Amino acid sequence: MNEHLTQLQHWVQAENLDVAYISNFTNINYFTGFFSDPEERVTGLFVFPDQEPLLFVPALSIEAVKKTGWPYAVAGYLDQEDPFALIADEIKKRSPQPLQWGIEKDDLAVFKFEAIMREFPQAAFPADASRFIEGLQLIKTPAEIAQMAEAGRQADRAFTAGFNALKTGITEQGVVAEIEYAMMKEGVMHMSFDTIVQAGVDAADPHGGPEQVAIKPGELVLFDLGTDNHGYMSDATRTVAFGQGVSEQAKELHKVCLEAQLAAQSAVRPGMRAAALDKIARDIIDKAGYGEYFNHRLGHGIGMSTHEYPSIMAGNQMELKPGMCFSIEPGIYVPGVAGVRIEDCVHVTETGCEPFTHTPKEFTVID
Ligand SMILES: [Mn+2]
Repeated sequence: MNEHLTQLQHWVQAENLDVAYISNFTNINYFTGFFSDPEERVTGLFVFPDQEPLLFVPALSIEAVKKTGWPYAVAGYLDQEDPFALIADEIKKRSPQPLQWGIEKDDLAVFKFEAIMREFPQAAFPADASRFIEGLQLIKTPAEIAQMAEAGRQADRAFTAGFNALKTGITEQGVVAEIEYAMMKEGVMHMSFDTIVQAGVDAADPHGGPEQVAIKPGELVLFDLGTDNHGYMSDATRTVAFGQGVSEQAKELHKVCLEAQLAAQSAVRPGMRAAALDKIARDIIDKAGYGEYFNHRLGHGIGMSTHEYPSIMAGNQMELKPGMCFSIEPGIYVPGVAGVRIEDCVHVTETGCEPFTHTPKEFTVID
């Protein structure tokens, strides 16, 4: 059994459960190496205290499961069959009367929950696997960090493609297309989220998206992007100048944001609290007079999803530990002027942290 699956089985034993039902497809990938977004179909990993686990999938996915090298049982169902009747049969072969269930309370859809209650009317649901899994995912193994480092190298190449695409007349959406085309040609079939390219005042709206408007010389251009490398994500942001003529105020925003980002990144230490790290960046931006324009947390955890734990924000007293992975991404968004964000995701080491992305962060003019 792989390390994560063994830890899950130990949890099932420690919680005195008869079975745990893992329903979230990203978490199924984490435990099994099999990734599929089943959409409306049903996929589940069932873990028992003293039996081998069972992966239950749509019949059309069975071959894909076998290709991953999954060494345990896999069962499937056809679209016209009732998946939960089949799941119940499979479970009863392994645990005749499962009473104590662990489920992912953040994920399990009501219709699936009702189906389990229909098949197992005596079932109780004392344990929340969501909380256990999010704790497990806080610390990445060296193998996971290696996958994330590769995702980071892909992101660095994506920035290069984006910077090379900047030319007179190209739109924000045109640059996005060039970045994603370059990535697909090198075999990266999924970005970790929709690529963001925002120029000039558009970048002052961190929730806006790329538009079909031409990027003008003298504008700052914000690139926020990442790739999905075998289920492990990268996420990074750079803000560069397109051509000459960037205003002094926009340059000032970049200078302050960079100072905050570098200070926080070099301050990371095991044992430090997440809130203290947020404060290091925020104090610099506050002191420069832009505090009100830094309107989000400093960072979020990253792994098989782009938003997990730890959250780097005021009030979070969690201690940073080696193997934790998160973003450090201060931003300053002045409406009507410009928006700047600079982001690297890092992993905490014994002595500090290492970034996954290495594209230069200094103020850069792309002519
Ligand atoms: Mn991010």
